Amino acid sequence: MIDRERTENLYKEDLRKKIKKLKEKKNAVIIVHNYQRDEIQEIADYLGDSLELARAAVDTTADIIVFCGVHFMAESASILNPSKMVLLPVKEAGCPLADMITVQKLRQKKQEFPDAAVVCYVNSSAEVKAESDVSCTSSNAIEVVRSIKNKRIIFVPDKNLGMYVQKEVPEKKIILWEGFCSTHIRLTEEDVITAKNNWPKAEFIAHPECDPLVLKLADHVCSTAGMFRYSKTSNTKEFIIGTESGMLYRLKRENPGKKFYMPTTHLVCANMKLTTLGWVAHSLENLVYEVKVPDDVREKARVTLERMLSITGKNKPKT
Ligand code: CIZ
Repeated sequence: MIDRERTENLYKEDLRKKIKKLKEKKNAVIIVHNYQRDEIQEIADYLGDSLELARAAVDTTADIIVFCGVHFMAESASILNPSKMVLLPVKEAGCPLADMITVQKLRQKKQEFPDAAVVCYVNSSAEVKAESDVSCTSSNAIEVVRSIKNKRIIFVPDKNLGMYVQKEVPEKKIILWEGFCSTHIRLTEEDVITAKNNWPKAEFIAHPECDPLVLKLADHVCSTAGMFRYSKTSNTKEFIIGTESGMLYRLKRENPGKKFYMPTTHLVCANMKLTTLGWVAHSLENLVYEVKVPDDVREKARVTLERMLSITGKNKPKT
C-alpha cells in the first residue's frame, strides 16, 4: 500500500473512533441514505431509502439524529420528530429535483385544477409538502395514487415517476410537473443497450426516475429498497443497476455470489457525495447543521407525510 493510502486509512480509522465516541456521549443515531459514500454507509445505524429512514426517524429513542442524505430527507425527519435535534452534516447537500417546484407555482397549478388532489414525491421542500394532500416515495407512489378518491391528481415534482405511475394506474388522470432528477436523467437508452451487450446474462433493474425510454428497456422497475429485495430473491446472478452508483456497495455486500454493474459512470449524485466522515464528526462535535421547520409549515407537512405512512402501513414497505 502506498503511503498516501495508508495515511488516509489511518485518518479514517481515527474519524470512525471519534464518531463512535461522540455518538455514545450525545445519544445520537446515524441515519444514512442508500446513495451515500461507502465510508458513510459503513457507520450507519440505519441504512435505507427515504421511506425506511422516515420510519427509523420516528422509531428512534436517540436525542439527536444525524441525517446523512440531502436536505429534504433531514427536513422530513425533523417534521416527524419536532422534539429531536436533526442534523445535516453538510448544509449545502440539496436536491435539484426538490428545487424544481415552488409553493407559489404549485398554488397556481391547484387553481387550474381545483378538483385535483396533490401527491408530492418526498423529494420536495417542507413548504411544498404543506401545500399537498399526501406524500409518496418511489417505493409507494403507485399505492398512494391508487388510494386517492379524486380522479385527477397533480403529481409533483418528478415527471418520470409520474409517467411511470400513470402507466400502472390508468384509471386516474395524472397531471405532471416538469421536474426531473438530474442524476437519473443522465442514463440513456444507448448506455443501457451497450451494457446489455456487454453483460448479456444480466437483468436490467431501473429506478422510476429514469427516462421512459430507459424504463422501456428494464426487466424490472423499482425503488432502491425494491432493488435490494429483488436482487436478493431473484435467481438471476447478474444485474445492471439503473440508479445512483452508491447502491453498488450494499448490493454487493448483501449478495456475495452475484454481480452488479453500472451502465455508465455518470450516475453519481454530487449532493449525496458531499457527506464524508470528517463532516459527520464535525456535525456531532459542533451540533451542526440543525434542520428545523417553522411550526405552521411543519404541522401541515406532518399531516401529508403521516397520511403516506398510514397508507403504506407501518412496517411493510412495498416495492
Ligand atoms: O426514496 C428514496 O430514498 C429515493 C430518493 C430513491 C429510492 O428509490 O430509494
